[in-house]
Amino acid sequence: ITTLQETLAAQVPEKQAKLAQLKKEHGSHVIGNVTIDQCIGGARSVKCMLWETSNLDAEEGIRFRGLTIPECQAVLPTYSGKTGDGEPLLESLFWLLLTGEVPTKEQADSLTAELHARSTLPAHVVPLLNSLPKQMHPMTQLSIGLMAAQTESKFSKAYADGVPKKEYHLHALEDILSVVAQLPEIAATIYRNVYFDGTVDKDLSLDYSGNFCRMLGYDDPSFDELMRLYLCIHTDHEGGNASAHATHLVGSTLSDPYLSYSGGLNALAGPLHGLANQEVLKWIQELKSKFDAEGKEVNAESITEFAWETLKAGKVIPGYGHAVLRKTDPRYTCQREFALKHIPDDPLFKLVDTIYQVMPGILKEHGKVANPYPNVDSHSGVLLWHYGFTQYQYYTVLFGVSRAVGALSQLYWDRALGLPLERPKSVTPEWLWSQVQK
Ligand code: CMX
Repeated sequence: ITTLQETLAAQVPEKQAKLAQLKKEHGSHVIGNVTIDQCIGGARSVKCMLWETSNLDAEEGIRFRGLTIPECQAVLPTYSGKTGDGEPLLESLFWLLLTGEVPTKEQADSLTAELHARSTLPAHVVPLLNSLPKQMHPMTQLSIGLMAAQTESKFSKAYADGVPKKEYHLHALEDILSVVAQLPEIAATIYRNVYFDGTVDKDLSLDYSGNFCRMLGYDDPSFDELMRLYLCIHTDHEGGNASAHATHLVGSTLSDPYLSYSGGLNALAGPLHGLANQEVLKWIQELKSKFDAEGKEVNAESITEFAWETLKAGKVIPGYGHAVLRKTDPRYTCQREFALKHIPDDPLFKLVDTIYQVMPGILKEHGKVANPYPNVDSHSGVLLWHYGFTQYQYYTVLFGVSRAVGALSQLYWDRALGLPLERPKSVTPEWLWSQVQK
């Protein structure tokens, strides 16, 4: 079989040449302009970043290397080996994101073996994690754990040894594969430490997601399937989201992939981004306990009442809205389909579904929100909860394990294409005023 490294090596020269041609022949071509609104407003829609691995359409949602989520589910290798039978292997999506090609089952399996072989943590990482206070947020612990594993970075060693620029991507790939390989044990150690007795049991006969489930302490094959779906859909969401952008930005200084992705994790830990998945479960639990205490039924009417209370208190409805999307997130839809297939009678799923019926209308009436529809975080928690994974403070860590695959696949291409230090221009308010008073 053609290995991942061989597949990439064959692509790099042509990609480099094409980009050089684009720059040389069309470098001064204008692709947009920037308004004062965009300058003040978080650079929404400003086109100023190159991203290979995925693209987000406001109406349609994400495409991974041109494929929608249902298309990925139809063509990527699964655990059983029968395409379309179950959720794609995370390894097969990782291959797709890195290379733009759909791997064979053998190729996906070879990546599983490579990741397992790289999964051993440096000896100091677990003792360090064990020493952290249990009340420290799991995302803080994840970032610390990954930073601690940076001692093994091949990229930073190669840079210190003075390797030429054209070889950076080879050393970056070493680290990228190792970061993805090592994150599950760091994440599982945190979970087992914070909520259980700290023991982590591996099963390297399984795929990446299955082994991760065993390390977390779950052995239901249906939960393995959920984990495959979960890890696949959270990988990548084009380049502008905070975790991917932070990884790309930090990496542009030639910080190695461990340091770069720790930056991404710290961005993911914010409530307007990845932390929203824990906030959704917290919101639902608060809603339930309020109406249980009042002896009221949780239904469309009481959900509406609670939603207005949240909005009138000046808070956001977690799991709704998006900076780019203007329709229901297909990552929401595929999780809903998973629930309809595997857990249709789950009471919490029914509640999430009722929220979905009423919330867009409430947010439209509220009148501020550009997108009144649910995003990925609105559904993920309820699925985990069904399988007994109720520690919602931890949920963003799962997102963090997954996002590494997308953000770091792009980081490989950042180095292979020789993308420069990122350094946009900031302007002062006085300068903005001078532009309109001319
Ligand atoms: N509930 C209440 N108000 C909301 C809202 C929501 N779910 N979504 C947006 N708004 C508000 C904004 O706070 C903003 O108010 P101000 O003008 O007072 O500042 C206004 O509506 C306009 O915002 P927008 O253009 O619709 O949205 P943004 O691009 O600024 O922000 C996002 C996008 C995701 C941060 C926002 O929708 C939000 O806070 N959602 C809730 C948190 C969430 O689910 N985040 C997860 C996103 C997916 C992910 O990254 O994981």
